[in-house]
Order: sequence, then structure tokens, then C-alpha cells
Amino acid sequence: MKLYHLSDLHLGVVPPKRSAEEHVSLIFTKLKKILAEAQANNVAVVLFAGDTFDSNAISTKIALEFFSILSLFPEIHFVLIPGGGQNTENEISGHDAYTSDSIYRRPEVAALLERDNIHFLSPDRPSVIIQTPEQKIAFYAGFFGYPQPDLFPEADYQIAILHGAFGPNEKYEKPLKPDILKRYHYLALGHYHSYKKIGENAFYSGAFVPFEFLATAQAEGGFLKVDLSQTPLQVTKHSFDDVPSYLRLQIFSEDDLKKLEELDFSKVYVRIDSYLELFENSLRKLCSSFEERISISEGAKVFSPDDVISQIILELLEDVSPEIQAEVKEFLFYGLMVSQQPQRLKEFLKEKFLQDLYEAY
Ligand SMILES: [Mn+2]
Repeated sequence: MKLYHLSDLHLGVVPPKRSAEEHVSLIFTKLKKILAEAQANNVAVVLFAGDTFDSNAISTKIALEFFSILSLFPEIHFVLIPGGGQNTENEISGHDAYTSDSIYRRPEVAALLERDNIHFLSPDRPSVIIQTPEQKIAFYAGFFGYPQPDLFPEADYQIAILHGAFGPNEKYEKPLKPDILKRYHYLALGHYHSYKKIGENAFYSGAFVPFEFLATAQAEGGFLKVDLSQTPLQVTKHSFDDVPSYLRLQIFSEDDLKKLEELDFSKVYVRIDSYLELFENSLRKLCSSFEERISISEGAKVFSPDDVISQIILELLEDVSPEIQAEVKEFLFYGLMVSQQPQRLKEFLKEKFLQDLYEAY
């Protein structure tokens, strides 16, 4: 049994430096293409794990066009959940949550949710069982929490669709412990905008087409192809190489600058979060050639500390794990700049690390 897992289309969002219309039409083009491919390959189900629409205030036209695309593929079952429930405040993510003013409650939209191959799960109706020519497939929705409904014992496949923060960081995520993972054949997750594997059978697909500067990763976008008839199940990630990508950079060294200069500006949008003063002229030149593509955060300029201090900081960073290196670097340089006692901080760094630094050379 094959399915496609999509999430976080955010139809209606205005991406940086692009228009909402341009973004919507790009999503629709990609959607039509992959659905045609799904139909040709006997994909039984296509899932949307929440935040299909960027807000409950978007124009009805966008929603109607989205559903009219789905109706072009009557052989595929579509299962959708909104990006949040309505039971408690923290279930609502603020996008297309199932609030009283939900886009899914507008009569013209609600009418489309009645179609035979469209299955909309909400807190009012959190589970469904679908009969395809080959098997019975059951779906259970969870909104910032685990699905509540009892399992359909007759189903060949049990599939959870969850919207919210799930993962191992218990401070801000709900854990997906083995008992939850075992309960379902597959857990399709939505909310995080980059691809993430949470368990052997639990995945975030990430946003379908990138539309923002993400905190840690390069926003890649895409969707997942899942084959549940294989053991173990097969999940393959697909991204589009002809959609815009969004990149956040810090320019603290010649290498950083070189990386920036070598980007393919026909495809990439860059935001410079911080840069050392000494690279200002080079940045100005780049901005004049690619003004549509580069934006610089306000307050991004960091006055250059002297070479020795920069070198110590770069050395220190080698011990920091790669995912957070850029952030730590920014923090250290910025800290040095705003410090009330930069001289003391410099002395401290020199005293503590200069010895090692000299030994290294
Ligand atoms: Mn989202």
C-alpha cells in the first residue's frame, strides 16, 4: 500500500521577496504534477498533515482551487487534517486550526469535504476507515497530542496523522514512545517545516514548497513517498530542485563570504543575520547585483574584534556541534560587541585559550 505524505503547504502565505499569488501557483503546479504521478503509480492515499492553508482568513478562491485540483484525481483518497483542534488554547497553531471561524467551516468549502474521496478529520470526527479495492485503511488524527479514537480492528493498516511538536525534547515536544509508535503502521507528522525522522515509522515531511528562512536548516521542502507493503516500510524523501530555496547566513570569515558569492542566485534567497564590519563593502557590491535576492537583518553588523580574538572564537567553535555552530558563532561575536566590559572578556579569552591556540600552530 503506497501513500504520499504532504504537509504545511501554507497556501496564501506571502514569502519574503515573492508574492502570495506566485507561491500559490507554484504549489498548485507541483501538486498537479505529483498527483498525476501518484495516480499513474497506484498510490492509494495522499495525506495532508495540517497547515494546508496559511490562515483561516485566506480567500475562499484559493481553497476552492485546491479542492478542484484534488477532484481531478478521483482514484486517489485524500485525507486531510487542520493545523490544530479547538479543545484547548495550545492546540491552536494559528494557521488553519479548526476554530469557529475555520476555513473548513465555510459552506462552499465544507460542501467539498463531503466528496467520496475526500476525508477531512477534525476534533468532531477524528478517525475514518477507507475501503480501497485491495484493503481497509484506517486514519486517526491528533492535534498537538496523541490520537484519541479507538482502533478499527478490521483495518489492514492503522495510520496516525498528527499536527504539532513531537520528538525527544520533552520541554517543548510530546514524546513518541514505543507504545505509540507500535500502535500504528505509520505516523504522518506536520508542523515542523523541515524533514525529520522521529521514529522508524514516524516522519515530518516538512513544508511542501519552501517559503521562509528557517532557523537551522536550509529550507528544502518536498514530500514523502511511503510504501507500507514493504517490510520494513519504505519512506523516501522527494524535494524539488526547481523551487526557490531560503538560506540564512552569517558572514564572519573569507570562507563565509566565498560561500555567499558562489550561490546560485537564480534560485536562492539569502538573509544575512549578521556580518563582520570588514565585509561590508563586499556585501554592498553583492547587494547591488542581486538586490531581489539578498536581505540583511536589521542590526546585523558586528564591529570586528581584533584578529586574535576572532581566531580564538573560530578555534573554540571547532568543538561545537555543527548544527548549532553558526548560532554560537553569532552569539559570541555579538556578545563581544555589546559587552559592557569587552576588554575583560578579551583578556579572559586570551588567557584561557591563547596557550592552546599557539600550541596548535
Ligand atoms: Mn506550518
